[in-house]
Amino acid sequence: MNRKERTKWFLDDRFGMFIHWGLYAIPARGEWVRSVEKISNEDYEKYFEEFNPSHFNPKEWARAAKAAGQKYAVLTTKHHDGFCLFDSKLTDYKATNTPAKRDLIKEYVEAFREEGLKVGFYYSIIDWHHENYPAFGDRNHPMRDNENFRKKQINFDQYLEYMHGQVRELLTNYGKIDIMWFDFSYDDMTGEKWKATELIQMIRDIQPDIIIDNRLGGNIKSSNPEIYAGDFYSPEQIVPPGGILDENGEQVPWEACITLNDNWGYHSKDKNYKSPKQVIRTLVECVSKNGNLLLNVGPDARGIIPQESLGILQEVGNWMQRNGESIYRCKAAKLPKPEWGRYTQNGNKLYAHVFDRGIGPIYFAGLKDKIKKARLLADGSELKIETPWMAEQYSDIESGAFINLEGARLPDENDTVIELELVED
Ligand code: FHN
Repeated sequence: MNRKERTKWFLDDRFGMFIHWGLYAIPARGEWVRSVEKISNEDYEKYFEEFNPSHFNPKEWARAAKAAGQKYAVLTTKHHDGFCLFDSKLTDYKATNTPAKRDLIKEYVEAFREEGLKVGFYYSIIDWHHENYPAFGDRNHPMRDNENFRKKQINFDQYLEYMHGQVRELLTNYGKIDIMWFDFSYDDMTGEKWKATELIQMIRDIQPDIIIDNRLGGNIKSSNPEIYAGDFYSPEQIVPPGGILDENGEQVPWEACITLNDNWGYHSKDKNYKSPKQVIRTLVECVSKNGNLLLNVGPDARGIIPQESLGILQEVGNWMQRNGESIYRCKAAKLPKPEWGRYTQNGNKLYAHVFDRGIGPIYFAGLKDKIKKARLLADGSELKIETPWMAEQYSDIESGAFINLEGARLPDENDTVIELELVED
């Protein structure tokens, strides 16, 4: 399979759940707590010794994702703190050795597959726990300026053997995996520093159809990208204004990953949540620019997704239930962004996402005589295409079409979707 074939399902599905979960849920100050507070392995050990997420039920997570309209998920198998949620034979620093005594990844894979979602693994190539990972002077390591680490000798090749070995375990022991989400390269820690070519060759041998993000390094936008440059671009906390094009101006698959509050991992004090409207409109914006949205949740130390997150996902799901056809299998339309919102398109179905009601009929520049019929997507009700009186006085109406929306307010203030069936060219 080539990249286009590998990513077809991904670009059809458009919407996934990101899940950041691990020991850092206990201090509950985000997943970078070790680096920010320069916590040593020894001082972090207490969280390992107590980790026992008594309420962890991945079936509930999977049901929440499915109800939200998410078609795939990506769970942290190991974050930068080095703690493995899976039963790795290469380390004792794993969930099966904590009071949890569970292979959390095995349970996640089974539960999400049972709900019909595709499963992805996030794997941190950074490892602040491993003895052979560079510490002193590293930009991010918790021990970056700890004098005890200045002269410590490491064998980075042994770390790479460990890292590659764990990727092999993950892609061998849990059945078909759909996404491998590496995180992240920086400074000279990129590309062949990770022995990335060898790593990708091993991955492709084990799971040839898996799709991989671009964070091993290289340049996915090159006209001749490295083998490890990835299958999709992974913008973070932003929707790339113009989507992502390669050097030849061709579309590059991309997925924006975004938090619901301001933290990936659980942060008990971070109540700065986005609104359902923001999430819905961000998803629409991604699709209108040929991209995906990977929306994050950070379960707490008990294994429970915060109620605020569940509430947002539920409202997004309500909208998706009625308007999902304007997201799934859709992409950018070949029309300029309209004043009142955005377009997405799937073949001869053009979806008008009306965010701003304005007053009077909605104007569709460039679509005169091109609309066969118009329906309110949410309930299938007919909408009339008609030119208002005195329209001949307006500028630029030669190419436009008008559709009437009853009432002064939008039927759905989050996003009112009009399905336009276009006349065949
Ligand atoms: O450092 C990580 C961060 O904790 C989080 O996992 C995000 C998600 O994409 N990636 C890195 C920051 O870019």
